[in-house]
Amino acid sequence: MSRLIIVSNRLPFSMEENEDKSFALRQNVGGLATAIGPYHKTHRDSIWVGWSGIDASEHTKSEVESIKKEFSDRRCVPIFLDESEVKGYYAGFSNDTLWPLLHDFPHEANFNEETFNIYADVNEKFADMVAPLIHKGDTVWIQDYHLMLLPQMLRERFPKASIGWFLHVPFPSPEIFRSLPWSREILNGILGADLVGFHTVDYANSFKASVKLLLGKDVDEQGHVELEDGRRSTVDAFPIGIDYNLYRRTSRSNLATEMRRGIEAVCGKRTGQRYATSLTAESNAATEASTKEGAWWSHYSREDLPELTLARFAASGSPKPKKVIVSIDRLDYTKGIPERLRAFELMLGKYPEWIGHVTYYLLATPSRENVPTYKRLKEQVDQLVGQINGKYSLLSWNPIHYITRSLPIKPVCGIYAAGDVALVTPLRDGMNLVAKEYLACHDGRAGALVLSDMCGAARELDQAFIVNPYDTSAVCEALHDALEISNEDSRRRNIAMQARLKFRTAATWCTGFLASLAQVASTSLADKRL
Ligand code: GDG
Repeated sequence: MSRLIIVSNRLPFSMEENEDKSFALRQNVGGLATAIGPYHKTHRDSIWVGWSGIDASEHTKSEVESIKKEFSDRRCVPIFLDESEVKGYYAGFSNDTLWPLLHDFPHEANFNEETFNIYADVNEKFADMVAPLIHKGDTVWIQDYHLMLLPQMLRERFPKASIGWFLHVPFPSPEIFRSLPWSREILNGILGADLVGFHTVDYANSFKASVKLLLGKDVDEQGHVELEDGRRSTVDAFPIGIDYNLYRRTSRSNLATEMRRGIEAVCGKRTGQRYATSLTAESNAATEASTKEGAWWSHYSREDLPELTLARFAASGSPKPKKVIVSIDRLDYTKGIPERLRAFELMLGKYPEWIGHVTYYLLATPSRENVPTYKRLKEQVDQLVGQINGKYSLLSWNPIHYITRSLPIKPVCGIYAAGDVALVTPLRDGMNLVAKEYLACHDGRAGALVLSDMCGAARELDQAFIVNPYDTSAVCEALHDALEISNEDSRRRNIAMQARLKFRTAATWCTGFLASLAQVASTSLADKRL
């Protein structure tokens, strides 16, 4: 029986040590795990190879054996990396060099020969681990930027194997990519695959242009690159989808519904709730102050005025309904969280009738916490949220609910479902699944999506409020439009996007890529046998 061997940096689960030194497997969040996890779970002919998240040198032999067993029960093969490998390969070359460069942040990219060498060594370690698993007729599907040298390393050992590689993040223009001192090694590494996949035609074109510029190889109309060893590699676009029904269904589960109702109550959307009462009390106090003899403001110093103005808007002063804005991201500088917060702040200043009426639920899941840039970003977001809440909060209303933990999928879907507006404004993003998941959780319902033009999803979701995430006033205006749109118009805008998402799912993405791989690999082999 031929099998599928998925290879990625992380497995869909990580082994984490509890305080009592016992271990527990936790499901990883993030785009890749969300997209391929369900395929792996339901296809018994697949094996998944990746980093365990554990340093084996810190554990006894029997502990390592029991960890391996836990993974193997889930058809996962763990790779163990030591501290220096994690530092050089993962935190270093992958996340401090490739990640910023591929996302058009060349000024954030550190070029360091030592980390590149460790990256190459770890790719070789993956090759050593994968090689014994490959049997005749198997397919190897390598994922993402952590493993760009691996396709060629495996190709040298298995000239006829069927190997695919997919990049989950953008591929930059050749002018940016060429600044990487090892750009040619990386391109040659990738071209070891029979099929090279990207989320969009634009990224595929950037890759082809880099192959032409840096390797001097032509790529024909069909995306074929002829290689020195007589093989052919094919470059194409495969936009990733989501498990639409899973998100639709989960958003209607009891727990997600409870969560949505809780958020609506806290935000004052549901009457008769404790919070709504206290908000009214606060508003009444402001109104009372305002109806004293003479103009209400004449009794207060200039410094008091902004506070009272805010409180008055929270009372009957504003005709606005209560609304909820949501966003869900890994805490990553490419996701544009500070820029988005500034746009939200601008909106409250420019349209104060929304003060006390709109609440922003910002879920920022911890990510790469040991990388200094990410630590600085966390501090920056903490500070901005504090600043905005400090500036605009009423006694019983905060503009921003800020959550910095990872949540299970049901509460996540509850948050999506509660959002009248989703604010998805990455500065650069390969695809962005959050935008798609939000629409699935609003199947048949209103829900306005404000979406960055700088992500792959914008190429498909053209009925969203598309914005340049760097343009604070444009995001502010789009957010305002999204808050103002009628339910009917919102539903109408979503219909075509939802129909597409239902049809192009994570499962069809997996099968589509694998079918193309089977086809191009057989052609490449046939050519070689001639
Ligand atoms: C990479 C590319 C591309 C987030 N927090 C929680 C949670 N999530 C889930 C979301 C979504 C996923 O993580 C994030 O996916 P994105 O696509 O938005 O972003 P990346 O993680 O950067 O993914 C990206 C993707 O790969 C796939 O190719 O789209 O461009 O950068 O599914 O729901 N899930 C749970 N709890 C959380 O706290 N359960």
